[in-house]
Amino acid sequence: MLSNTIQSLLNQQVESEAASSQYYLAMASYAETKGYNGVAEFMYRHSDEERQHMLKLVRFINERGGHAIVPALSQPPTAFEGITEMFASLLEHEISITQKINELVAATLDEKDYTTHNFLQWYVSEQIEEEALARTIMDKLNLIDNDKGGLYLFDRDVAGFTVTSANDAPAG
Ligand code: OFO
Repeated sequence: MLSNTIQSLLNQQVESEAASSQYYLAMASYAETKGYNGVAEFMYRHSDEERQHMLKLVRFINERGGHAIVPALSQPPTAFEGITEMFASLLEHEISITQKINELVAATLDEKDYTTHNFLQWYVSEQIEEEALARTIMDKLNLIDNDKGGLYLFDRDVAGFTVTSANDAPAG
């Protein structure tokens, strides 16, 4: 059985994952309207993954005798300064999510909830990989430095970037 504290923190994480999904969906839509179809593809997929992260939490809360709450969400931004700025926001966002996961993990230790602690290890690894991917992408964008030809090739390639490819690929 989940304690009230852990249940409420897990529900806050449900909201964060749902908000991440909305945020990346807004990025996908922005990129698509600007003609960056590869970036849009990447962001649509990322948005779907965040929804899966949310669902995993929802199922866990309910399986453990709690009640997962489906949250109301605020509207994400509709425009970004450019593709590089958008990915910089993604990295910043992932860093803030990692922080939230770490706080949640710390709370499970305080509450001696080792089942939830164990469950959250998946999120800990996932955050390492997502941050690595976002940093790899930022390294590439910084190299390109808004060069149009470079951005064209980046858009072509980024659709294929996944968490696994970031782990394999050298930075830059
Ligand atoms: Fe759910 O991993 Fe990103 O935010």
